[in-house]
Amino acid sequence: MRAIVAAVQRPSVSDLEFEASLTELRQLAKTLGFEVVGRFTQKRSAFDAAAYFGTGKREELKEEIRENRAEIVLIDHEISPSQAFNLEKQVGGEVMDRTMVILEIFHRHARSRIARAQVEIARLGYMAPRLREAAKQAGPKDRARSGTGGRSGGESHGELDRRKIRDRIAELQKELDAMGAGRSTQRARRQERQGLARVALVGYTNAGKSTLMRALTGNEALVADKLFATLDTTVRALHPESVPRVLVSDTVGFIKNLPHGLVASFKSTLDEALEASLLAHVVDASDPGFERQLEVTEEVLDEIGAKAVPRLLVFNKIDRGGDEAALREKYSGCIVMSAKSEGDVARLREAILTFFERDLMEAEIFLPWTAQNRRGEIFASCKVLEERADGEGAFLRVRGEPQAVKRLRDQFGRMKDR
Ligand SMILES: Nc1nc2c(ncn2[C@@H]2O[C@H](COP(=O)(O)OP(=O)(O)OP(=O)(O)O)[C@@H](O)[C@H]2O)c(=O)[nH]1
Ligand SMILES: [Mg+2]
Repeated sequence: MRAIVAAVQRPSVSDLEFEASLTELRQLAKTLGFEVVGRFTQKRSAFDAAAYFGTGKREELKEEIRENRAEIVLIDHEISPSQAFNLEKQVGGEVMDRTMVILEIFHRHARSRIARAQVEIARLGYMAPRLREAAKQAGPKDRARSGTGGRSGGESHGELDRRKIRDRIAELQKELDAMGAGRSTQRARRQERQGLARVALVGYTNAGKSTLMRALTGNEALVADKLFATLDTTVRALHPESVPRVLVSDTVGFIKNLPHGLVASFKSTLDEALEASLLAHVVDASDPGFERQLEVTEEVLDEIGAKAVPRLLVFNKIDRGGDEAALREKYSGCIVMSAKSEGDVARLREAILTFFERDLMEAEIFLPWTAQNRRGEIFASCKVLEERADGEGAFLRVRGEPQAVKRLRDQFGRMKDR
């Protein structure tokens, strides 16, 4: 599919920001498999209320489409259903706005049932007002057609489609609720993890989170030079294993102007990650727009209630570009690295471990001989430093995350703190 990326630049938007956004739209288009054959921009004090571009510009765009044999125009903003409709009518090509592009990518990449249902709800929510617009534009003709179509109660196509959408959303919501019920097992699993040290890799899409996940855990996370390659959260242990044992989760990437309907699905995907005690915020240092990406990520993290979780700022892809000295100066305590360097990955690993070791706690736990079958639980959540025994059972001196140690203490009564 041959596409043209197009946008109106308002006075409040700097050239740098405008270009970065258009480049990102190109990247999004590429992810959808489009071939970008042109770009089309206009400086304007505001978007045209009727059709986004001004009257004269629409003529130019029509010409541009014809010359480039483009089939679709991608608009770098979310536009209203009527703007899209009018623009389409006048330029003679399909029009897709930024929101639709992102929704489409999420739709294609969603794998788990939960992710698929959530994305479909978001898409339907986006489609509904657009169908309403189409029905309005089709007007009486639509009504007449439906009158002979044997449809009940003289409903128009539009009304019928809208009702179908409402029903479908309700159905999906029910499915989601049912899946939520099946989550009690998940919750139990989470509780097991509660005492464990957990770090979540978060950051703008394409920053290199999955690559780092793979490097840190030796597992095959899906890595691709695509936007939103990862849509579900995966959790793996740091490999080789460490004390404390650290779980790493890879998460969905962030993006500016995340479609509203996706925020909910986004949040639930991230929920598990947000239980982490440390967020490794991965930033592509080689991207000229990295500062904006960093801000967007922080904004979304705030929005979904992760403001208070400690951060480790990780500037990645330094092998491709970026000013290491400037980054260190500006962001104290940050890590500057390349996922391609084993030494750098080892340093990241150390930084993560240092965070978790900082507040490890020691305690002695008493395990009666009658409860020896529960030894595994202790060994799984803490490091056992020392063991001695008497007639009644074993005394284990352990070191681990405070939460884990406290939990063990609650479960295995008699113990002495140091
Ligand atoms: N040169 C270079 N490329 C890197 C580095 N880290 C990751 N990449 C590449 O960047 C691209 C994106 O990497 P991913 O790990 O898929 O990025 P992500 O953050 O998981 O992206 P999403 O899942 O889409 O949010 C891939 O082509 C990686 O090979 C790095 O340190 N240096
Ligand atoms: Mg990824």
